[in-house]
Amino acid sequence: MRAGFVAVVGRTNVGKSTLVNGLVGEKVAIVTSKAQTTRNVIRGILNEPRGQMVFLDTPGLHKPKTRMNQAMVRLALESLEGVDAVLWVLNASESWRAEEERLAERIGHLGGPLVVALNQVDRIKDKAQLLPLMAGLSRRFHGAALYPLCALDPKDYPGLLDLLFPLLPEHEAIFPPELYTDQPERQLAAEVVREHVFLRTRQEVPHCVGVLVEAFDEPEEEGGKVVLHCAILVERDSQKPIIIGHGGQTLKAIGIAARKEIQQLLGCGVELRLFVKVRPDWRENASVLREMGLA
Ligand SMILES: Nc1nc2c(ncn2[C@@H]2O[C@H](COP(=O)(O)OP(=O)(O)O)[C@@H](O)[C@H]2O)c(=O)[nH]1
Ligand SMILES: [Mg+2]
Repeated sequence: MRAGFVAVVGRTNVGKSTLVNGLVGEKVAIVTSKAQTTRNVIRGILNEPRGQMVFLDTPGLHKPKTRMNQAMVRLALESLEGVDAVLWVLNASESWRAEEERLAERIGHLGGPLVVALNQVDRIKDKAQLLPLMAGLSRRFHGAALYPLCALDPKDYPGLLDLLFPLLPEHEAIFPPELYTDQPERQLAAEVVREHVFLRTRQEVPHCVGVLVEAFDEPEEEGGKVVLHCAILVERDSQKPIIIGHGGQTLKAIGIAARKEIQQLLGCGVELRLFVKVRPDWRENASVLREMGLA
């Protein structure tokens, strides 16, 4: 049996979380069409008869403008160290950018086993367009496996796993086999709330939204509800009404959708209370970031 860690890295919004969720077969990380959705390093655990593969889904590389974003990029780069293999996800339908170059240098420097997933090939009509990229990568990274795929298509997963499993050391399972993530339930719940805020608000809001769990009380009796209080942090007064919506409708919709999903996740009833709070500069605030696991 094999077991080990695979860091999943790449620029923001290329499909890392989509791929990890797909491979693990559970929603480990939230996915949206917006950049910089993933903020922490999230472990997604795949259990198979041939072994256990622990994926580290990482925040995407980007140019950090706040302390929070600096922490995100640092966590992503640190995840490259001490893993058994690196799975580098590229958006093959887009051109190579500064973030790719930075990552290429770092990966080349570390020199460990590498698989490059050339993602989003469904967006490329003429697959021959992939050839220059593949030729460049194989010149630069001798021995790296290159794998074109569409992260949304489960048919592509077995081939990728066949490349990754042999890179793991022979080892017993690291986590209990029934786990698919090691995120605490309160963090999973906060992420679900954040996802529904992202999905229901306009383009300019998401990046300054953070979710803090203020209470997570287990039911006292069998069949009772989890009482969950979440603060939705924004940075400016003007952002509050965007999240609350006309007559409170947006916040209500966020609450209904999030509660449904959290109930499913926890397997019990949930009483969810959401509060919108203005906290200027929370993305620069060390104690808030620490609570979110980002400092
Ligand atoms: N067409 C297409 N879209 C994809 C593919 N992989 C991911 N996406 C979409 O790209 C967006 C970003 O995905 P996400 O997994 O959050 O990217 P991350 O920032 O790298 O984790 C989402 O809207 C996904 O549905 C793919 O292979 N093909
Ligand atoms: Mg992500």
